[in-house]
Amino acid sequence: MRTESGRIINLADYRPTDFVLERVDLTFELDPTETKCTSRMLFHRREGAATDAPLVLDGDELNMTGLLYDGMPMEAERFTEEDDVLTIRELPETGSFEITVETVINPEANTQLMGLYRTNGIYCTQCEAEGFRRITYFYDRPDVLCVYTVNIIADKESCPLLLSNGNFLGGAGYGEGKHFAAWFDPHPKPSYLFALVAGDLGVVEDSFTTMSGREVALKIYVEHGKEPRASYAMDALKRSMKWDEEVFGREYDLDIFMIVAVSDFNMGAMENKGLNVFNDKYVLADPDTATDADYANIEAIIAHEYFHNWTGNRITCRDWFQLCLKEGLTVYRDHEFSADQRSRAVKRIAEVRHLKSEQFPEDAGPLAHPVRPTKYREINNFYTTTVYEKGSEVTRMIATILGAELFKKGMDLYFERHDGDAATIEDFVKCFEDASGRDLSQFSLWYHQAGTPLVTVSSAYDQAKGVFTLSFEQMVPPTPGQSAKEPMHIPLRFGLLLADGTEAEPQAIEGAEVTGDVLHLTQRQQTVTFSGIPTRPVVTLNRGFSAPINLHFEQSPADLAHIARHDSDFFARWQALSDIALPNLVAAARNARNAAEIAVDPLLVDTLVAIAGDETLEPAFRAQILALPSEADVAREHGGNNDPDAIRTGREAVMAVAAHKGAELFAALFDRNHTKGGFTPDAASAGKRALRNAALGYLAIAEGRPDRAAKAFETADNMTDMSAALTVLAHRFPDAPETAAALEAFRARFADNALVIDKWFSIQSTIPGHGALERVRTLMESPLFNRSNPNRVRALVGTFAFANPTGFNRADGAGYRFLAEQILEIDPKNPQLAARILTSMRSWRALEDVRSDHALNALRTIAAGEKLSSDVSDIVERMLK
Ligand code: 0A1
Ligand code: ZN
Repeated sequence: MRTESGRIINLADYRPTDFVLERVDLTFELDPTETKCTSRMLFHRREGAATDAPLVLDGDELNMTGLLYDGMPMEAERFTEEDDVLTIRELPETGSFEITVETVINPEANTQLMGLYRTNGIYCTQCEAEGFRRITYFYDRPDVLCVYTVNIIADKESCPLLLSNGNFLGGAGYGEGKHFAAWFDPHPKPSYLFALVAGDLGVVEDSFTTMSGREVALKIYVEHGKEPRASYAMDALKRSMKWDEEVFGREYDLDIFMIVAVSDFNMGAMENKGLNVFNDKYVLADPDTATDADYANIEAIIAHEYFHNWTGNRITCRDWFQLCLKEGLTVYRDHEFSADQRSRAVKRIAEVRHLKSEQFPEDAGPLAHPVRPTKYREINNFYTTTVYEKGSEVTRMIATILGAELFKKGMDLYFERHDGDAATIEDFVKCFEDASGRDLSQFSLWYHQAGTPLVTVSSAYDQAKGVFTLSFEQMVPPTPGQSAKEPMHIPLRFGLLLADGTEAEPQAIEGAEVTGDVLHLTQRQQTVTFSGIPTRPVVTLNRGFSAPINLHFEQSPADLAHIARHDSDFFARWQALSDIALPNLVAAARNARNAAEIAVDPLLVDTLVAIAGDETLEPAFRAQILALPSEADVAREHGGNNDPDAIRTGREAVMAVAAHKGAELFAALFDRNHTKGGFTPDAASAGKRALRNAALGYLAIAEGRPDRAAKAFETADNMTDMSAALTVLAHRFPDAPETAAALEAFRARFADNALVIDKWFSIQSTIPGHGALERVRTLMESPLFNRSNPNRVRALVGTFAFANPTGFNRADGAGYRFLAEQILEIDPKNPQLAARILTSMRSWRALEDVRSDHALNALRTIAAGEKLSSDVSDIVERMLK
């Protein structure tokens, strides 16, 4: 394992390699504990490189058994193998030469799940970001692209299936019960996109005819017996392929596209060329075992990985600082895909909810970093919500600023200009500048300045002159390593609503550039006047969340309620309701902490109930309205000195008022939105279930009894309804006999389905209150708990730390001490998993003093751990800085 190295990689130090890698031929002789890998690489010295420059290749914990130069053993004095680096000297000034590296790998012992590992008898690789160097010495960096031939030799019986990237060349027997297969990938690629899979798996097959009429074979490999559960993933894949042709003009480029689902995987999925490897959580679904959220995730992640074929694979990143070039753009593309497949407004609300609950806290805490960072210690720790989700928002803003047509022109130019390249963010932005003629240099600060901008707004209306004025002030908060910030280019979609339900059309707007419905803020302070406004308008700002900012605008609850009921933009309606709710929830939390009485603005409850009952609105939208800002949202709004217990008490009080006020309506919604008779995962049916289950949540409060949820659990005919009912039972009535019975029935029914048992663990680990920790400890003793499966560890330990604010943040600090203990135990086996779970403490400084002291001690305990991985030490040190 790479232990703490402390070495910092700087963007400014980037330089190309001294040698050009022309091609590589890899041969794997697979064995559970002694896999032999032979890598033959053809190099030549790069023009302009020093004539005595050595060849320096990366490794990580390698066991090298042979090194050849043009087929002959390399003289010992010409190479050194030190600190995971292979250095070869005295190489020719001109002409090609061949280096062969032989290594022996132990896939069975690879618990980090990076490089070549074995999971449930399946050989599988994960090479992004720096896993290939755990297979062989290599130029393991994204700007070294070459063609790969891969030969795989393995036992025929246990590994009937031998897969790698590209197109299948052929295969045959190989004596002694073995066989081999050869693959060739004609598209030059960096090593992080290499993949190999071998084992015995079932397959679902289909095909897709591309826009130019080529037939592509589609194959999804899953464990035997699980084939029927891969049909939705296949459907999502075909829809993704079609959509990318129609919307981005992108056609698939190999004869075959394969997906393999494995149960031990550190992340969601991986876009290896032609051979995507997936966490099986994002492939397998059927109505009995998957929720609507699971279906939506599968659709999004299948699309995401497929879209990488162009944004990531055909055009890759020059270095890992450019990660957002592929990730931000690909998330933007998968968001647009899902919006087109489902309700655009509801999708946008869900995206923004996620952005605010995950990315905003990251941007406001010790782990904040720019979308395009300039330094890192451990690249694994930069697969963050800032790179992915904020990176996507930055791409969305380019589309907003340029408009659909010029954005498309810029994308087309990007594909044309950079196909086959390892590109940078500057290359990307330049394409939009060239396509539109617009200067995006100020806009580019979004890539370079960390922190969520705060925009403060005030308004004035002069009735006599018919002039409406908005005064803006923007501020980007200081973040680690960046104390002073420049003003940003912030595109705000807006509207001026009039009392009669129409929108004002100003005669003139001064003080800011306005294109269509987009107002461009570019200065620290800016005053914008709108003339020809007949009556006082209600301004709706940042429609569609056109910019990822915090907006402080003291609008009256009545104005917000007007927006919530009447805006043409449904995202803005949701945002307005949440803007009415948040101050109520923050005040309730304060009062709870001071043991004062909690009051709720009746307008909040009335608006909430009115929207929930408005049958002209989509059920999915009404469900989003009913899901009040979360405890984490309230903590963020509260801004510091947070007491999670008080936040929960306050929020519960507000919910109780809504629950009683709307009880009758909720009962009707619960009955009316029952999707009886055959589950279909489409967005409309999912929306009805979401509304019904939101109503059930309120009814449990209003009725104070578990009967309704218990009955809903017993009669549920799909996993969405079943897990929703079980959650209500467990979270609202943890000690009721009905809950114990339901949990046991659920466990017994699904004991052999790992993905459903993950839900069983998560539902219990998120039961609010101080007893959660003991429950989690007890669950860890369950025979169903499995420390070596990342999904299971995330389901129990991760969910507890990330999603149980009152359980985890116990005032006595026991939750933090537990986490420290777990991190130190997970780290030696799987550092990536440990580091990721540790980020659950990223907002520790915003806690009230008693808790933050305990959190600090727990972090110090982790930092003092022996032989910490570079992953964990990087995170813990940044958190302590
Ligand atoms: N590129 C993948 C994410 C990914 C990154 C690192 C991994 O290694 C453990 C795995 C996957 C994506 O964006 O889907
Ligand atoms: Zn990705």
